[in-house]
Amino acid sequence: VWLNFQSTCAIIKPNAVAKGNVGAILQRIDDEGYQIILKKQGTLSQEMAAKFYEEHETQPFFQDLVDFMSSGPSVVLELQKKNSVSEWRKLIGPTDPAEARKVEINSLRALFGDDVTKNGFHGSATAEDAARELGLLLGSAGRKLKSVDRRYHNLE
Ligand code: DGI
Repeated sequence: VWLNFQSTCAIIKPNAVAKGNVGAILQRIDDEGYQIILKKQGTLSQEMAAKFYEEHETQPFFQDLVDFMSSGPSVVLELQKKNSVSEWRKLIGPTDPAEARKVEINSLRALFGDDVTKNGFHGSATAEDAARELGLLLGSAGRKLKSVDRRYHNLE
């Protein structure tokens, strides 16, 4: 039953959580046909945020990004849907919410993003990234990590 579906790692970032929008966002996720496989709310440590965004380590915005991501609770989600990796990124919109508002006013970053750092949402760029991110953020229980991995290897 999972085999035609793909998992992605989504994060409702601290600014969107702080504004009290989690209920509306989860409703939108449901309306858009995603199944929530795992959901965890909590504040990322600086170390975890840095590890999560390690590819951006040399960017000038890296420290701001890590500070923001560890500034308060996020909601980390494993979402499943057909082509969820690309579909979720389309639903959240471009990195910069100002740009997102030009492209699609109903995208999640257009609706709930504040600026390019506090942009409200994460979505994995590729299925390989999704597997790494889901393992890192939601894989603390071995059984869950195994089932995430198995679903990945059975894709398409
Ligand atoms: O995959 P995205 O989250 O859309 O974008 P990304 O992987 O290029 O960057 C990761 C996060 O880093 C992004 O969600 C917000 C932050 N970021 C990216 N580019 C910039 C940035 N923050 C600032 N302040 N300025 C940037 O140019």
